[in-house]
Amino acid sequence: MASSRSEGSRKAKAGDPVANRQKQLEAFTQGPESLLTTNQGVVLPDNHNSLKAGLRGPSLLQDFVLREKLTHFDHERIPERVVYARGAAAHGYFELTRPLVEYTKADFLQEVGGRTPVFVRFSNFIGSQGSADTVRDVRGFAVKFYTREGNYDLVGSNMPVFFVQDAMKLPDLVHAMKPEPHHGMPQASSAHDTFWDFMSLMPESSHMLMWLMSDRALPRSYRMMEGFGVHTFRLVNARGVSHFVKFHWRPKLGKHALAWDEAQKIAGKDPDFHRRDLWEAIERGDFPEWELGLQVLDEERAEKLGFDLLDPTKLLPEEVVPITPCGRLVLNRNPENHFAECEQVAFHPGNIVPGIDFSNDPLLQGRLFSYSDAQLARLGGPNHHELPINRGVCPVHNFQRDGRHRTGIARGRVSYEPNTLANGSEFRVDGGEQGFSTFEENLESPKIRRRSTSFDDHFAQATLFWNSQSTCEKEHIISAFQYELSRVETPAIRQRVVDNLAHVDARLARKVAEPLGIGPPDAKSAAGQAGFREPRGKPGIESAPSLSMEPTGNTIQTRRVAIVMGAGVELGAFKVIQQALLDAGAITKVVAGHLGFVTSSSGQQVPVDHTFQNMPSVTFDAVLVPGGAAAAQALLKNGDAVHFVLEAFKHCKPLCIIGESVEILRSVGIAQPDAAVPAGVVIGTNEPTTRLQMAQDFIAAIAKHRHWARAMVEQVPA
Ligand code: HDD
Repeated sequence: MASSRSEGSRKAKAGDPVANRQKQLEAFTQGPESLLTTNQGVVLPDNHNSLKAGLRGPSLLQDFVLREKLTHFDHERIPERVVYARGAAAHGYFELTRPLVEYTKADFLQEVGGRTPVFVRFSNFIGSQGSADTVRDVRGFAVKFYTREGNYDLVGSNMPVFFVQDAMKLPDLVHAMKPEPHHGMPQASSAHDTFWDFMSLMPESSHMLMWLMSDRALPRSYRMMEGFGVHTFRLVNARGVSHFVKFHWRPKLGKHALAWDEAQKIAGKDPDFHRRDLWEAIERGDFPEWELGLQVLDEERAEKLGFDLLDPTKLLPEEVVPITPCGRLVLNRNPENHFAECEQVAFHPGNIVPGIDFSNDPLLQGRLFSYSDAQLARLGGPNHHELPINRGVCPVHNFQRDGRHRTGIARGRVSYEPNTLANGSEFRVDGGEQGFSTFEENLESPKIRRRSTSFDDHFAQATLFWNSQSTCEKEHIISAFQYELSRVETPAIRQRVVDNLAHVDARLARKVAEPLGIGPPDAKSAAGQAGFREPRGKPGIESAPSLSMEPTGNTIQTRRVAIVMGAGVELGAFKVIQQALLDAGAITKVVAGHLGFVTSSSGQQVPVDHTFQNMPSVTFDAVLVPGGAAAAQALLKNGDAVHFVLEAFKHCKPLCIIGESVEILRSVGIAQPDAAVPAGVVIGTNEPTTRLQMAQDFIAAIAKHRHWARAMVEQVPA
């Protein structure tokens, strides 16, 4: 046994592990064949007609072809995940950039430049499989590392904290947030009574609610969101020394959000917005990339943080313990088949490898049970590790046997250990040094069903998060609370939420309460409720800039720029700007009133990519409107074109407007000749000497992503 394992390990080490993993999957991949067969391999004579007693007679029971086809079809669905049901995934690799020998003996974290194949699934927490991508929600960020020592799963999210502190409350949370059971509404939304009823009675959720109401819940793209391991884990080195660790994924393209109105509209116009964005980026060769960063600290330091690192409603600000970059995650291959890969992939926080271990975080501890149980229900049996997407790249051998859907054929008469029959002498199995050994933590305390008082502070980090947001981000949070609570029918629930919020920040609570038809926030009333705890910790800092999404980054790579064209367009300045955008890595698309071509002022035929109807402005990051008197007139007469430009303005997107086209903005009183140009809007002429400058200004505006502080947005009717 030991020898077969080391032989297997040697084999696995040979060659490129990422390519080897791909080959492993290819062995299971089927392409379309020219002849259709039954599942038994019998070639079908006809795939259109069932077997009948006479041309117009009834179908016959003996039609094994029809029976097989219908039976298989009837069983095509499996239960969707009870949470994180809607998701999209991709293959790629993790490459170590800094050796971590001093902290961990995990094989894949030793050698700089070493690559480990990965499969990453992004998902929405609450929506069902057919819901829209861009709803306000937590996003799952689950990474499966196929390491030479076994599969390691880091099953995290795009928010570094969670709603509840103990796994005991997970089912209640999910029941409260999912559609209400009597009428099954609303889908993929937290804006309803049961969610806020529960939240208002669980003040430990205060910090997570701040994240959920912030722009973090509306990512522009999976490629532009951070990921977090959430819990504190342990790294254990070869000497058995343990450190606490927090995992961070930081996107190379920066972290960016959608506007709320935009997110809602995209949900209707393109419900697959995020999965399409991921798929298309990989198909184009714009491989999404994240940096892995670690916060490592010893237990002594953890004791002095002023909060409990085992509490999953707390984060460890990087301003307190800096993040050390140590690797890169690159996604470079789309799945072949959504069901076989994205649906059948089975993540489990309990899948760990030597050198990594759990902490006693009570939420994590519950997860260690729940995931294998969930996979049993979802994938229908105990052999889901044999599905191609879940197979490890190292040998798997034990005496677990049989069960549904077993594919491996175990050789020999022995299915127990120890034994003497397997190879003629006594056969015992013990990985020794190379096996996984749990970190030996000293524990001496009574069994107890209670929460530690070190988990009592429910507000300090919610306040820290609030204090760390920019003015615009704060406005967005206020509006989000107002919107969500305005959908809550029971006034007492609205009141309890703002009473709790008064413990986060008095102004926030006051502003949220204003349009809700309830009384002013009453902090004392919240303090009288059952779940409320008095203590308030000291995070050690007043604000943490890393918690804000501003400043927003400096690249425009893969940003989608719409070029709005009408007949008679002048191409001079447009061509220079378009080339500059392409050189900087942006994607440009010509959008017009119809497909085909637009005729320019000089008679050139410009091919059109999309219409205003089929690719609305919400699917773009920026808009360029070339000049030309005739083109401007044509656009002004087209309501869809005017709406397209004004909507982009309203969503605070960068705009570059050339020549007479500025009249589109002026039609609603913006960008008047004597007024200041609104933030993120570049207005210029077709004059050759100014074209390059215009291009540079536009690129700088796109790099800022959105101009949230833009004035006059409210007056735009879009
Ligand atoms: Fe969970 C799936 C992330 C707490 C029980 N969880 C699931 C997925 C993600 C997370 C990303 C989808 C994985 C995939 O793409 O297949 N879960 C989290 C995070 C949590 C968390 C970041 C808090 C820090 N989860 C959590 C708790 C429990 C569960 C406390 C139960 C005690 N989670 C599950 C589950 C799921 C799941 C029921 C549903 C389907 C599945 O596992 O495969 O077992």
